[in-house]
Amino acid sequence: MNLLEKKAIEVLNKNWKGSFSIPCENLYPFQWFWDSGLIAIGFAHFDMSKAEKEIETLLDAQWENGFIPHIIFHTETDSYFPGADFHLSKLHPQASKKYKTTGMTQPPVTGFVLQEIYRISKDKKATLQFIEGVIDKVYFNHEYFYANRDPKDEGLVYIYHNWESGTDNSPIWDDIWETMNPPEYTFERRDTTHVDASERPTKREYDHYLHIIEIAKKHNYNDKKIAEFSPFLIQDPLFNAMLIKSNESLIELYQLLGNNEDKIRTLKHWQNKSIKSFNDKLFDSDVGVYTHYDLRNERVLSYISSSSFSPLFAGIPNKDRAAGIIKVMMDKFGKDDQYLCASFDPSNERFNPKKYWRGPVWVNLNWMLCKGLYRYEKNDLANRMKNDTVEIVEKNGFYEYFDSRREIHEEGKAGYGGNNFSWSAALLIDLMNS
Ligand code: 2M8
Repeated sequence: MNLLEKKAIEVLNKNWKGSFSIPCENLYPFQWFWDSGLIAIGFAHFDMSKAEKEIETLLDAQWENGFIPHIIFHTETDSYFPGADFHLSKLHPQASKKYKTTGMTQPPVTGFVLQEIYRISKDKKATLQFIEGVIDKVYFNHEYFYANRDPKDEGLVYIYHNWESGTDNSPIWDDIWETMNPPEYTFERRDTTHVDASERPTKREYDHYLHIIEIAKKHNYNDKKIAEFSPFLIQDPLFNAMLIKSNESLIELYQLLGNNEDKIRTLKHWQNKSIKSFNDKLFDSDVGVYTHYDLRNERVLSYISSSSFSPLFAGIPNKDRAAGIIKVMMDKFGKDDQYLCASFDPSNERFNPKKYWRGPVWVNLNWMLCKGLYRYEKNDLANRMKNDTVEIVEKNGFYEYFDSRREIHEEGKAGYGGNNFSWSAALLIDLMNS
């Protein structure tokens, strides 16, 4: 095992809190939904019991309606804003009674995470037994999505908050903020005491984030009301690609387990419908990639981001379409002076290579894109994606995100946000071993 991998294991072990992991010290002191899933993939390589426990704890916080919250507030620390007392998940009648959580979710990675854990496992029998014990909860989560987040029965689910997207301050959301005029809230941010403010969202952006939560709280986090009143209502290609990829994994895992014909049938029904609508509605021929759809204002948000390429991971485009998408990726994001893959279009005026989801490279997206490129047999490009990812971590450390401009990496100071970041460590381990 090389030194980098050893360091990655140290990061994960340090962020392990006994039954779950935090994304990183100080900045994110609780359990986050999609972080947890991706972290479990890293643990599966060297400590299967932690990988399993991570997922079990996450699923233990599932609500009675199948919903899985985006943050589980395991401790009382006030070093994060907004915390449990702001989110007030108990407003929803079916919220977890055991844990305080948020009332929003995150990209549904759990299905494909189970399959990744199975792929990595050296004791397939034991891992399949573990999967058998948790898989129905994941299925129930997908049922929740299709029943509650797809008001027009299209096979595409909506998100109602930018924090549900995982790509929190993407420039795409600027178009939504232009339709809103939230109050100027008074609050004490904690993130900017841990990380340079120039690398985080602005105060005015936070006003928008809080306002959407206030609207959801006013309606006790009722999905129907949220669909009616939230100013933010988006069909997000990354989020829907994660759901589709997870559907695919659940089908394959249920086939392995046997005796689950009804669930497989339902999953296949969702899957066919979702893939068709995804291709019909989210493919944006003006820019040649998948983009976001704004359901509230019935318009296409025609911006290219790393999310635009995530459908490759889920096998959504056919071969020709995939080739076109990959060409756009390389023309716009793959220039010689750039590391793959910026989170937002480097040729757009809103691009900022230092600021959070407005341009920097993220290891979790690179991991998905790398797998997507292999899936379409673009092995040279997949290898470049992998090598770029390993190189930026090697040069800078296990940061949360990285400058996409190669020149900035000369001095090893191109890592931003939190350091010793769990998913950067976890997915690096996986990339180096696959
Ligand atoms: C970031 O989001 C949180 C809110 O969920 C924050 O900024 O406070 C995002 O990068 C998100 O995708 C991630 O899951 C979370 C924890 O790593 O941090």
